[in-house]
Parts: sequence; structure tokens; C-alpha cells
Amino acid sequence: MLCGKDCGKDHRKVPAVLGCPRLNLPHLMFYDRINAAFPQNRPQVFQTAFARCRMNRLNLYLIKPSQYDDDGYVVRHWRGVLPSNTLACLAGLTEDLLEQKRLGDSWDVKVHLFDETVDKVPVKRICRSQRWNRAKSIVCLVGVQTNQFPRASDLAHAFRRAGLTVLIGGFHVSGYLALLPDIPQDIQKLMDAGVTVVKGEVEETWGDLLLDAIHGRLKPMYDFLNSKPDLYTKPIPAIRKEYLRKFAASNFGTLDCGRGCPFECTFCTIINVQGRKMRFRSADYIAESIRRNYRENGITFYFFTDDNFARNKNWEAIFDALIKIRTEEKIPVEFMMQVDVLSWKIKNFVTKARQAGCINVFIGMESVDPGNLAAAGKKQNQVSEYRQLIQAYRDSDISCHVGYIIGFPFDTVNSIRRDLKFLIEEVRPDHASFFILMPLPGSMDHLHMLHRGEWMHPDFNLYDSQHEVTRHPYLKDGSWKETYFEAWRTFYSLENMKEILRRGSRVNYWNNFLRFLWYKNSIQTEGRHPMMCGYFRLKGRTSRRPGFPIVPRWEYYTGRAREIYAHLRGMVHVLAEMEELWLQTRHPTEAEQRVVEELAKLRGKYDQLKVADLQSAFLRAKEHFPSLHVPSKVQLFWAKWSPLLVQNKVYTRADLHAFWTNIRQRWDDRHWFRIPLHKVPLNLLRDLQLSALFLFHVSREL
Ligand code: B12
Ligand code: SF4
Repeated sequence: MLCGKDCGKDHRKVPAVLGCPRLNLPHLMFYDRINAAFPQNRPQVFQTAFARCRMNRLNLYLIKPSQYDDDGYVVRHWRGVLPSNTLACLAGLTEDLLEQKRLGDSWDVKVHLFDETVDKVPVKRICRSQRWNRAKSIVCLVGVQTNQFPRASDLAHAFRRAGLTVLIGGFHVSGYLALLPDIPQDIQKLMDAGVTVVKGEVEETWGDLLLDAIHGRLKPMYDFLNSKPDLYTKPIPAIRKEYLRKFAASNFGTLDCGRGCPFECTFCTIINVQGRKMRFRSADYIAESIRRNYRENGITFYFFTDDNFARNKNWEAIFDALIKIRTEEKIPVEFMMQVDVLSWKIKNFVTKARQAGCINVFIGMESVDPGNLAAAGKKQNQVSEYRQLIQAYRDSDISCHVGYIIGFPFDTVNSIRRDLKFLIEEVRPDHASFFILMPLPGSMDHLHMLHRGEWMHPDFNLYDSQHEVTRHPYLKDGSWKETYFEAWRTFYSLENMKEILRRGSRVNYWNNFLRFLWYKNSIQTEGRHPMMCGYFRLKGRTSRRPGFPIVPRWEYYTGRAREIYAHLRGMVHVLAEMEELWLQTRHPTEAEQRVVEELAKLRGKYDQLKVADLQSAFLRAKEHFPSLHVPSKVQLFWAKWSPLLVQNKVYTRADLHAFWTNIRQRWDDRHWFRIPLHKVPLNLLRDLQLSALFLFHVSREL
């Protein structure tokens, strides 16, 4: 008889006093005594009763692992930004199985969801879960991407050492094994430790897999790559309210309406895992789940995670269903989606998208250099049409977010700067996300580099599009990463953000503004890609990558205190910049914009700005806009000292900024006697009032 805890040993051969030699679990000694008492033909009835009372509880742990940071700590945030669709997907499939009682009646199944980017995974508790509860525990490491694979492997080994049943799936293993004839060493190591590797999608096989896991008959590997499921009537990703509470916006859900992409970009893994043939869900199913999520969880905003919604053959039916939900049922649902550069040419696509509630599209633009696009197999991207593409969406009040890759073969530091200027000034998207080119296992780039024997960094933890993992002919000695960060800083400069908010439609003002806040905070304060980031980084002293030492308590906590201080300072800087952006852009009329420009000209003397100077700025603006109302000096006095009272007359905090810079300068130069102490309390009060006003408006829009 094999050990009920899946250690793989035959207990007839193990002396009873030792229990299970691999797991060293005391309760197995009892199991062994039974084996000893009934050495050959154990009564069936005894076995069944024993099995029932031992395995009446099934703990199913669905864990989405995180990544290690450069210091080896697990990356976790107090609040996340984007919930995991893979978790929701597998939760939905499991709920469906339980409703249909596919796992049988005898199981009391408890499903635990952990997203390590926002949850501390209680590794020890999970390891004990099978030991004391007389239960069976199955751990599924889900949606594991390449940069999460090292962390996922460490978790898998820890759970296996405790004798739990462990499965791993997601894009890393699926992509890696899709193109390579042999099993790579690190995946083989997992399989040798008893971890089951699952390639491909499981919509049609999840129930069978769980039954195999329950009955201890899992195979080392399952390959579903060649039998891609038809998604039409498959269970829709299930959104749980308690999970969403860990995210900045708890009304934000994810849903994949379809999978696959017909194009052939060489850096992309999607086509080799989910295929080039499009599969899609039924519009009625999607609509029903949107209604239910609205009723039960208050979800009003979705990220449709399809890689290319424009090529989803069911797009029109899905849009029509959403239009009906919005107009007839008055459910105020909105969404963002990913599309290709040709999508604007599809008849009615853009207008219907807006009517259906789309407010943001993510477009795989990748580069503005035709040579680079050709090298990446991105034949569909025509640089000459980029401007029209952005305009087509903007005309329908949909803001455009472009993905931009740095490190294509023809990129140099200078060409990247030139291209970025072109992107900002000519193409003019509303948002941009920058990525360092990396050969992801499962992409043709990776396969070709492997065949050519080119160097690729062996540590998958770094494959997060933010590290240099290959060698570039023109971007050397860290200049690749430097240029990458420069691109973020240039695009999200105060000037460009101001320009975007001014030219964008008022309908999308807060949508654009909040995204800027999220992006600035991620890049400037956290130093992480916004799509892998949340708000306020958390760390666990002992959750460190093997090979990194556990730092003594005192050293760790003093270091942490310094980090938190630097972090909070960073956040204050970001908030101050965003406050300035808000003050300068929240005024809709052209006349008021002119006032802001006139005020900006006074920048040199902000620290000694008089009410009369402020009024003169209004008067100069009035020369161009005669209908402009010029506030009285009394009004401006109050606006200057009490922003809460006359909030709409405050156009900038540049004078405050100048005041604090001045004080700091004098402090640093040790000219303490020249610090105007009497002005400090009043300016502090003004600053606090303005910040309160700003935060109030931001929180109202969240
Ligand atoms: C939405 C999305 C995001 C979102 C949300 C992520 C999320 N987890 O939902 C955001 C924007 C945050 C994001 C960020 C990033 N992403 Co992303 N993302 C996607 C996208 C478009 C959809 C994900 C999805 O929902 N798929 C649908 C689910 C259901 O599919 P699935 O995860 O494969 O799961 C199925 C099977 O694999 C299987 N399965 C999965 N796990 C398990 C476990 C077990 C035990 C079993 C049995 C089965 C199983 O069952 C599922 C149902 O069939 C995918 C592309 C894609 N088409 O999947 C890229 C993708 C996953 N992302 C990718 C990358 C590179 C990133 C970033 C590194 C980019 C960046 N720098 O920002 C970051 C990393 C963020 C992070 N730390 O997770 C790559 C990953 C490739 C790789 N090998 O690592 C992909 C494949 C896109 C690509 N360019 O190739 N991403
Ligand atoms: S268009 Fe996007 S999803 Fe399609 S192959 Fe290219 S990168 Fe992949």
C-alpha cells in the first residue's frame, strides 16, 4: 500500500516505529501499525472506513507565486493594482466542478486562493495542513510566468518536502516545453521531486486532474498543448470580493473573452502556447457573469485580458451584449482591452467599443523604427499609420496606451531618444509602457538564440522585462537599463503629462490621471514596472531566496526603517508633482489654461509672490480672453492662504514649492538665521490644505 500522504513509499517495507521515512510524519506510524496488523489481505471495510475518516477534508491551495527582488526578498505589496486572471480562471473552474459534484460526495473541499504579490503565503501552515487535519492537501502553483519560476520552484520543493501533492502550470512551463524537444534541467528537477508539471490550458481537464491528484495517481507531466479547449461555454473566471479587497480599486475585475492571436511576433510566447487560431467565449455567458459580478461584488470595471480583442471573432456580439447591459439595464460597466494596430480599421469596432464602455486600449506598438518592427516579425505595424490609429480611438474618447520595447537589434541610445521624441510629439499616445526586450522561453527569439548558442542570463528571476538578460550590440555597460528608465522619465515628465491631460477628453480626465499616479509611483518610488507593482512594498525578513543570508533582526529592521523613510519621501515627491499636475490641468476652459501659463512665467519669483502679481497674471490672460473673470485681490488673498475655502482659484503650488526649496537651501548652507520662521506655519497650513483637497478628489475617483 502506498503512503496516503503521497511520499511514494510502500509502507509494508517500512518498520512501523519509523513512520514514513521521507516525511517523518508521526500519524503514519498508526497507518503502518494497521499494515502490520493486516499484513496481506486487509479487510476492505476497514480500509474504506479508515480512508474516509482520514480524508474527509480536501484543501485545495491555488497559489500565484511572486518574484524575488534583486536582494532576494519576495516581492509583495500592501495593495495590488491588477488582480490575477489565472487565479480567477481556476477558481471559476473549481467552483463549477464542486457545483456538479465532480469530485464526489465524500469530500469537504476548501479552496484557498493566494496571490503572493499581495498575500503572505503561509508556507508552514500549508505544510502542516495535511498533518493535523486528517486531510488531503493539493497545492497548485498557478499562472507561473518565467520571472516567477524560481520562486515557484522553491515553494514547490518546500511543499513536496512536507509531502503535499504539488502541481505547477502557466506560461513558463507551457512555453518552455512547447518549443524544446527535451525537458530542461530545472523542470526535470521539479519532476524528480514529485511535482506534476502541466503544459497548456485545463478548461476541459481540470476535473480529471484533480481526481488524479486526490487518488494519488498523478503523472509527472500532462500535455494539453495539442488539445486546446473550446472556451465557448466554459466557466467564466470567478471574482471573489475578499481577494479584490487587497487591490487599490476593489471594483476592478478581469475576464478573458477569448484566447490566441493570428500574428507572428518573434518575441511573443502566446502564439506558441495558446495558438494562432482564435477561440472565444459566448457573449451570453460573459454578459451573465458581468451582471452577477455587479450584483454580488459591485464590479464595474474590467480588464479583458485577451491578447488581441480585435481578432476575437465574437467581438461584435460581446459589445452588443455590453451595450444592452449599459443602456437597458443601467449597469455602468466600463473596461479596457488589448488590441493590435490595425484594429481601428475594422468597421464599427472603435465606435461600438466606446458604446460598450471601453475607456482604454492597450496597443502593441513596440517600436517606431520600421527596421526593428521587421526584425521582430511585426509585419502588421505600419509606423505611418500610428497617428491615425491613436486619433481614431481618441475621437471616440478612448485613451490609448502603447507597449514599447527597448533593445531591438537596431536600437542605440541616440536612436531610442530620437524615437521617443517622435512617439511623444508625433504619435502622441496617452500612456506608454516600456519593456526591455527579453527572450522568453516559448518565443521564437528564445529558440533562435538557443540554436545560435548565444548567451542568455541563466537566472529566470530576471526575466521580468526590467533587466538586461542578453547582450546587445549597441547598448552596453548598463546603458540599456539606463535608457529604459530614461524613457519612463521622459514620457511621464510633468510637461508631457500636462499636455496629454489638456488635449485628452474631459470624460477620460480621471482615468488618465489615476494611471499617471500609479505609473509615477511604481517607477519613481518603487523602481518597478507598473504592471508588476502595487502600493507600498512589504517584506518578510525570513522570506528570502535560498543562497541569500537571513539578516539578524536589528540589522534588518534598521535597514527597513531607512527604506520606509526613503519610500515615504519618494511618495511625497510623487504626490506633490501629481498635485501640481492636477492644479494646472483640472480647469477646463482655454482662458483658465492661459492663466496657468501666465502664472508659470512668474516662476522665478514664486517665493516672494504678491497678490498683485497673481492678479496681473489674470489681467494678462484677459487680454486674450476678454470674458475671463479677474478675481479681486481679496479673493486671491484667500485663495493664497486658504485653498480649502476658495479651491477653484488655486492654479499651482509652485510658490509653495519655491518656498520649501528656499528653506531647504538655506538650511543646507547653514544660513539658519535667514530662514523666515514666521512664514513656515502658514505655508505648512496652506500646503496641508491643498494636499487634503487633492487627496479628497483622488479618493473620490478611485
Ligand atoms: C493579463 C496579463 C497580464 C496582467 C495580469 C496578469 C495576470 N496574471 O492576470 C498584467 C498586466 C499584470 C501582466 C503583467 C505581466 N505580464 Co502578463 N499577461 C497577461 C495575459 C495577456 C493574459 C493572462 C491571462 O489571464 N491568461 C488566461 C489564463 C487563464 O491563462 P494561463 O495563465 O495560461 O492559465 C491557464 C493554463 O496555463 C493553466 N494553468 C495555469 N496555471 C496552472 C496551474 C496548474 C496547477 C494547472 C493544472 C493549470 C494551470 O490553466 C489556465 C486555464 O487554462 C498573458 C498572455 C496570455 N494570453 O495568457 C500575458 C503574459 C502571461 N504576461 C507576460 C509577461 C512577460 C508579463 C510581465 C513580466 C510584463 C511586464 N513587465 O509587465 C508582467 C509580470 C507581472 C506579474 N508579476 O505577474 C507573458 C509571460 C511569459 C512568460 N513566459 O513569462 C505573457 C504570456 C504575455 C507574453 N508577452 O508572452 N500580465
Ligand atoms: S500581436 Fe501581440 S499577441 Fe499577437 S503575436 Fe504579436 S505580440 Fe503576440
